[in-house]
Amino acid sequence: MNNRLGILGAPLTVAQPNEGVDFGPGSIRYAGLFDRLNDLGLAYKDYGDVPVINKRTNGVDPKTNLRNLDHVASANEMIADYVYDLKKQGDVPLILGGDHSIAIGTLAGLSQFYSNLGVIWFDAHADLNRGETSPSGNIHGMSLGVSLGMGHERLTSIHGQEAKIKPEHTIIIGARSVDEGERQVIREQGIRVYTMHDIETHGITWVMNDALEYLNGKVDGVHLSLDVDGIDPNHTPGTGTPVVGGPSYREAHLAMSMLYNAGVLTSAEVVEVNPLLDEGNRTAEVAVDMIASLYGEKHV
Ligand code: Z70
Ligand code: MN
Ligand code: MN
Ligand code: MN
Repeated sequence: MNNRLGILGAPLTVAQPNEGVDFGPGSIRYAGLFDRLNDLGLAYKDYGDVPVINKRTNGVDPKTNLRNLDHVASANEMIADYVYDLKKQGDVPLILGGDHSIAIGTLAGLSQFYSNLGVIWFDAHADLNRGETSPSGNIHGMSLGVSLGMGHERLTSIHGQEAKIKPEHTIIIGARSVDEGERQVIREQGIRVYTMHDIETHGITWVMNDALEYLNGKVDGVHLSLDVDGIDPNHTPGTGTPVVGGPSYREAHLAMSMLYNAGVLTSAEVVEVNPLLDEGNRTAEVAVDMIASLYGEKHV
């Protein structure tokens, strides 16, 4: 493996209700991503966008309680192939979403290179639903569950039947909107969750150190899945489901630089940036700040 970043857009939008997340990759590039990587002296290659097809069917399938399953499944099969190829080149994957269902493809593609991949899921939500528990039928609220092997076979079988990650290697940070069925999965599977309560009680420094210590020695890679709605919507208003009371810009920024300093990160994705819901391009700009911090940007 070299240190070159391999950047890949995954402009999928039909696993959630709002148009505009398909412009997420472009808005992040446009917000100055390459200038910042150049300033860091980082080598990168932009692989462009996965040619996903954003087709919506009419409503939720009453049998499965899933929306647009066919399109979400075939898009994620494609994403998994592209991520696999990028990783095969030896590049460090940085995937730009797209709604959060793209993590299904990302983790499927990555899983072939790891037997114990750690996942840090930075999100206001847990994304642990399946058709049976989902209040919405939106597959972006199911992607962590699918990667753990739970959910519709069309999704869990992408790049192999087996679960792509393990619950004991999975960490959620920033959760503050969790459904009852998801709570049950967290309890039953023993997934580690740092809530807003934990961040406020102990501070983000403690949370990140504790999270890193928890993974230390158990994993052969660490993937960051950064849903921008994990950050407080004061800073990231351009996203489909903002949830008040999230970590501040500074807390999220520090979390990213601590991941850089730990030197454990092997891949990352940034999802749910929706420029059509944004004030200017603020949310993509914050996303770029987070990415820069993740790859070592210092302010002095
Ligand atoms: C809810 C559901 C969700 C993102 C919303 C919301 C899930 N738990 N995820 N926005 N990024 O519908 O499953
Ligand atoms: Mn999410
Ligand atoms: Mn979310
Ligand atoms: Mn910064």
